[in-house]
Amino acid sequence: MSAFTSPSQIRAQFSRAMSDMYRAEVPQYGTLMTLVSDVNADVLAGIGAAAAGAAGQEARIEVERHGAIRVGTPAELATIRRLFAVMGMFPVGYYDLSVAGVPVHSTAFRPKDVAGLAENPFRVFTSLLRLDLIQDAALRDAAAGVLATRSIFTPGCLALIERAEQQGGLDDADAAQFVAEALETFRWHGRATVDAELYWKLRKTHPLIADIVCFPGPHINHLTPRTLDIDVVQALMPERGIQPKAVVEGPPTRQCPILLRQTSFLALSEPVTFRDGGEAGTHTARFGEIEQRGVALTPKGRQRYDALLNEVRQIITPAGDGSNAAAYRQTLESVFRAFPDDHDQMRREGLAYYRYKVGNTAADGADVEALIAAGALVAEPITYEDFLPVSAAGIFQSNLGDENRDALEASPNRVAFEAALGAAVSDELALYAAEQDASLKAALKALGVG
Ligand code: OOG
Ligand code: NI
Repeated sequence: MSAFTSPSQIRAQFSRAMSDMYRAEVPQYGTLMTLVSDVNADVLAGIGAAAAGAAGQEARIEVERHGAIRVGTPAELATIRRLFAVMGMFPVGYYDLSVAGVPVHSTAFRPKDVAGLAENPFRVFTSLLRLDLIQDAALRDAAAGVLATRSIFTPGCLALIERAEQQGGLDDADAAQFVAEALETFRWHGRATVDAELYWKLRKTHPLIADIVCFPGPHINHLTPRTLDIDVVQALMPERGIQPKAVVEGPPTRQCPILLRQTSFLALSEPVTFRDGGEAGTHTARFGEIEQRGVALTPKGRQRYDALLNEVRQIITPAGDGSNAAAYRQTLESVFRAFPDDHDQMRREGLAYYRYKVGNTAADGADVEALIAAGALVAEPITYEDFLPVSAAGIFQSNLGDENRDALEASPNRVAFEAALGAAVSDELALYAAEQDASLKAALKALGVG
């Protein structure tokens, strides 16, 4: 019997290889990694890992990152699902971006279980183009025609996916080869597969459509390191020659971070050549992003978050040029005062998910609140591992430039997405709830009261 490399090991190798490739292609990503690493070290040295909250104690912080790709066809999405499965990454969550005028819908491929996330939390936000949202029939057919002729996987990669599926895993040599072959799918190619005329037609319809259709593959468009203090990184970026977007997406600065805060910057305007040898142009595909993660919210907490964010956006919409950034930040902070900023309160009100552990004192009775008050039971915030559609839309938009584009009808279609994927996407909230429940059960049992 041959020993297989664990999917988590393959994922860690792939994540490192991807980061090395992206650093070589986009030098500002290297600058950003250094900045994030400096700030994280400062936070930990300044206030200590304990004070940095749950995030400060996660050993994974230094290797943590997410990336994003956009594929063109159902067949590409289905094969991407099989590719990620080899590295223990599975589709979690459904995100409809048409609500924000972006003609894609998406999922995140990530490890689903606690052990896998701790071993290596790498995840990839993956979007599928919705040609059905292009109104011009001739253009839609032209785009479909281009996509039908490309093959975004190397033959070696396809063969190794099949081998992994048949054997139930890959040995060390195959795993290394798989990482190298899979990397090719995510590489940037400056040679468009179409002529300049079609490129410009698609780009005028929506820059994202041009980005997805006109190149040989779904180049990785950003890699995002995780920071312990996004406000500090945002403030220091200009000093290192990076111009961030005007506002941080997501919740405001808090004592007890919730969900996810993100900010990005335009990285590169890349030279491209066209198939007909027409005049070379530039294409903006790749950018940089940072994220800070907080506690995962329950459906009740999430509803409250969505309602408050909605309230903010009715008062003020952040302008792309940053002219109202300070006012936006103030409004965000004042509206969100209605969301408790205390872990005990969030837990008691059922707003967020917690992982239960046995504390230092013996149990007296089985009442959970009493056990926590006595220190027999400890509740730790469960980190939010997923994404936020409104934030994702803000990230998409800020990196598309100000070119005009057609408005879109909001039209979520999870059924079509899952049919393309060839599998159902997991419900992220069910995963957090299951972890919370299992940890409580185990802790009560260990205390002899369960
Ligand atoms: C993905 C944007 C979404 C995030 O962090 O919310 C995303 C894209 O531009 O393809 O990565
Ligand atoms: Ni991102």
